[in-house]
Amino acid sequence: MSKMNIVLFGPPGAGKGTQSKFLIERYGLAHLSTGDLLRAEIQAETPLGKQAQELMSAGELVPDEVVVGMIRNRLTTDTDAKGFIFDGFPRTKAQAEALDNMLGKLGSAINLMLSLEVEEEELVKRLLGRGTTSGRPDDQSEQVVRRRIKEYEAKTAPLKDYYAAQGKLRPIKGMGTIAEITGRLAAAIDA
Ligand code: B4P
Repeated sequence: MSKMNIVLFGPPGAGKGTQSKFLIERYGLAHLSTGDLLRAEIQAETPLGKQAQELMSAGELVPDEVVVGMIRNRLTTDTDAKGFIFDGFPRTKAQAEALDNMLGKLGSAINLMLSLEVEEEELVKRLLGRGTTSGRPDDQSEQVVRRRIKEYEAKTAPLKDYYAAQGKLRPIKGMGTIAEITGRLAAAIDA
């Protein structure tokens, strides 16, 4: 059976991490979240974590070579997976090209990009809401949250064109209850 690789895409607070949990269970895919991998490095106080911490707290992206290196490690060790959900990766064109390259060497490819579409004011509300309990420094201030959304618009959103050109983009309405959105994502995958 060929592998199924999905990019779960969207602005900060769109529900990528939230929805990944349901999709990995339903489809038996391995979860690769660069945000989670970076937070683990920060927790472990590694040199990489120290470098990432400052950028993440300011709402900026960490350098491409850092996240590409982390993904490469996982792709070459999780070789038994039925496929992957990429959550929060790629975030730049360089990352998308590196991903195509790495998967190509493994005889694999991205099948679908599911893009969660959510209005900006709803994103701000969700992230500041999470900030009251998550302890995540990047969810605490409205200024940083809006900075993250700006970074997304400038550097990440253009990737929709990259995947659309390959016929892989599926925009998904990301407003509504968590269960409604899971239903829409599953329908797009099953199709
Ligand atoms: P990430 O960890 O990817 O975090 P995120 O964009 O904030 O989205 P997340 O998946 O966590 O939130 P979700 O929408 O599920 O990135 C953090 C930082 O790491 C980046 O800013 C960057 O600095 C760095 N980074 C990560 N990857 C990188 C890369 N590839 N390149 C460079 N830098 C990188 O949920 C948000 C909230 O909404 C939750 O509280 C949730 O409960 C709530 N929610 C979800 N769905 C909802 C719904 N339907 N209704 C109401 N609330 C909902």
